[in-house]
Amino acid sequence: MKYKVYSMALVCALLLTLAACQRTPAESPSPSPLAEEETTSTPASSPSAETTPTPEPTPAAEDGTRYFFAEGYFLGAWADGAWHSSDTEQFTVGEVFDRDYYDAWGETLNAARFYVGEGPGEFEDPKRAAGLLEPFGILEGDDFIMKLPGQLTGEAAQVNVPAYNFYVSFEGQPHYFVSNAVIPEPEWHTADGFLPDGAAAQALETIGITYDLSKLKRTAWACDIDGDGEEEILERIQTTRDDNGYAILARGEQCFYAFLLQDGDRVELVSSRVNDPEFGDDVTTHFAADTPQFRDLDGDGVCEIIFQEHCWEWGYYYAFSRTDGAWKQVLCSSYGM
Ligand SMILES: [Ca+2]
Ligand SMILES: [Ca+2]
Repeated sequence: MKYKVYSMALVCALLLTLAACQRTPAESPSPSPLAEEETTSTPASSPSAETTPTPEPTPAAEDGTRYFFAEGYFLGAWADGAWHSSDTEQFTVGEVFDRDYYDAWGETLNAARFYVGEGPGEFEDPKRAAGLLEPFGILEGDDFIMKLPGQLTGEAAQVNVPAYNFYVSFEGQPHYFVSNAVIPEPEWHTADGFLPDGAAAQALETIGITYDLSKLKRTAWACDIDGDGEEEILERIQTTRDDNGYAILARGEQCFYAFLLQDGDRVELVSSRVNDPEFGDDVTTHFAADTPQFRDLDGDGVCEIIFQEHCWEWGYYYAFSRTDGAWKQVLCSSYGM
């Protein structure tokens, strides 16, 4: 019970943080209406180069490792010239939290929340993990809340990050991206129009979608993702949903989403998901892609595309990167599983 020796000021500060950093809206137990997503995640509400000074990138760490979060969930890292995704690789708490973390605006984060209680996908030995972490923060029910910046030492630093990814908050507000390096957000805005119908339809055919484009939900953003001075257009095409977030499908149609990128005359398929035709109108059709973010995570001059796929009571955060003209998933984090 070492946390009792903490000063009352620290305890109060952490409890205030705890009160402010409850779970994100992403964990809502019902499908999120896309209409709501569009009003809360419009580019207009995002900081741009015009309204917010862009912080200078800072060295991530002595060894150059950059760690990434999406809406507070741990995505993974870029280190030694390679991607390390949190869904496939092991990380230790000390590896991730032995240095300062910043939000997208260069401000230091203030708390991390780990699930140390019983449950699938959490710490292998919750009681041992809780005991090791206890000197570095406060145990609250099934959660451990660590004030940041934090530096864990000894055995605590060697505790494996659970597959059920932990959440980091910044002043209790949902935010899109944080790292231990300040990574500027490029200027972006809602595009004036969509990709040409023919090119969009052709790209959708490659994933087996041949529906009438006019019945689909189309949204497009413009951003110079490769820094050549010309804007690319990223379009998200997906199943239309009603006000409650339920997919509107005709008989034989499948729920899907696809991100298409137009770069000059070329249209590239960035990412897509089409539900299994064996499953019809059950919860497996309740997936949708949210508004993407553009950030150059690995510093090669081309932005990665980061987005959330929300499902019924769970979901994923993805980062996709373009290598030799092809987009591939490089980072993935799950929540609610
Ligand atoms: Ca460009
Ligand atoms: Ca990049």
